[in-house]
Amino acid sequence: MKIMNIEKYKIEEYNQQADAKHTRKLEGLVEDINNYQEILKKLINFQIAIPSWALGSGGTRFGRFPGGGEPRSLEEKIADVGLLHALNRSSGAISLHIPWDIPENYQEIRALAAQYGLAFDAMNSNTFQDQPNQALSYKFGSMQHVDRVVRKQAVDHNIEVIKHGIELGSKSLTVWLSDGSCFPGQLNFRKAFQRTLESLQEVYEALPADWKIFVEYKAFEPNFYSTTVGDWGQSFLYASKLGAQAYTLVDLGHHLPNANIEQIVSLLLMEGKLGGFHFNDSKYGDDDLTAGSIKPYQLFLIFNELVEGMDARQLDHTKDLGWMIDASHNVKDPLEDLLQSVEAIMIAYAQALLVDRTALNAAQEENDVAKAQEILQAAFRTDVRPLVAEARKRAGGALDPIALYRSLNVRQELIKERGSKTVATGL
Ligand code: LRH
Ligand code: MN
Repeated sequence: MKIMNIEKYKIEEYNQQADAKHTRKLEGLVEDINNYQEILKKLINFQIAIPSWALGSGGTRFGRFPGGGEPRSLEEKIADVGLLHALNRSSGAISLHIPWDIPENYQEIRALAAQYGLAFDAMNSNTFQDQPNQALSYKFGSMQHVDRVVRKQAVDHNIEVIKHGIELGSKSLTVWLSDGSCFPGQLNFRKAFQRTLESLQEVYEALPADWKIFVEYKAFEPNFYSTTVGDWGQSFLYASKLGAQAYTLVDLGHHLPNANIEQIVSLLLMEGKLGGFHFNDSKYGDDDLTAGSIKPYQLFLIFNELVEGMDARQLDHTKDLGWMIDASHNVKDPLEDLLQSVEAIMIAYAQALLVDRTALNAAQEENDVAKAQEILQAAFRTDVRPLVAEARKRAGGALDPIALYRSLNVRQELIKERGSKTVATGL
């Protein structure tokens, strides 16, 4: 798997030929940013977890068009994330999905991840599909199911996922339940909620003391009338009733059209119940598109609320919230798509760090609406790409990860090594 290693000298060599142009742009940008060294430190320390289930080509019920060279094993998935991290030094963790990524040998998997400088972020359980050797079906739900034996099967699976995570050094479990109903009358909402809460409580009791559980909500799909963890209010209710180690998880694609996600983020953070994110973008439903590719202003506004709210609670930007991508790649090279998502997230974070909070606060307290917008958009309209690139360079990454990825023909090398028809486990 040598090809996976992008040697440091190749990155330095590439950066040298791009450095003059980069330095010129950076100097132009930072002459008006007096705290840019502090911002650079924050950008260098900010790590985004890559989903193990998004390293192959995604698809829909209408079709899937594999791009070739996809990882055939957990080891090759870790190597692919290692490659991303070598290029941008901001992808220092992988988030596993069970049973798609069951580690056969924990020591080997930990050692391989460490070789690439990767940690194991949140573990993800799966009670939205029936596995070949599964006794009872989740067709009518898992933790909400009318049959307590099915609920127990779902609880046992989540406890098993925690066990895998403990062996790998993960510190959190994300539970996304597809449970719900497709037709009025199909479900008793109150019983579904209580059965789900009881089941989550059994999982909660199995959590090690230093672990978190993230309750991920979603408005619809695969159920199209009701979802038992359907919005931030329901997730907040579960997390509040479960206890201090339970939090909500905000997947940007899981909202009804025109939801004000930045306001939801602000309030969940205020209540100390915001656990983390699944970053992606969407125009219609849970489209799982590249972060910042459709609504970059919304992504900036979300980070604006995050910086304001985290600083208000003296939270550590790098470790107090779960930063994860959850995307699916139907038409792009999965690795290029993930590099673009990380870049968009780093840009939104850098712009949010540029916001003059004292001036914004003053404008808000004076109801100077136009001034408040001017202050926000001054940050959003600042091209911070040289700052994000400088953070990458100082961390040993490439000034332009995608350009280097292409100039090294990585995808062709992967296809040569793995074949053009390989299919990665996942969505
Ligand atoms: C559900 C979801 C969830 C994952 C799955 C892969 O839409 O966002 O986070 O388990 O995608
Ligand atoms: Mn998600």
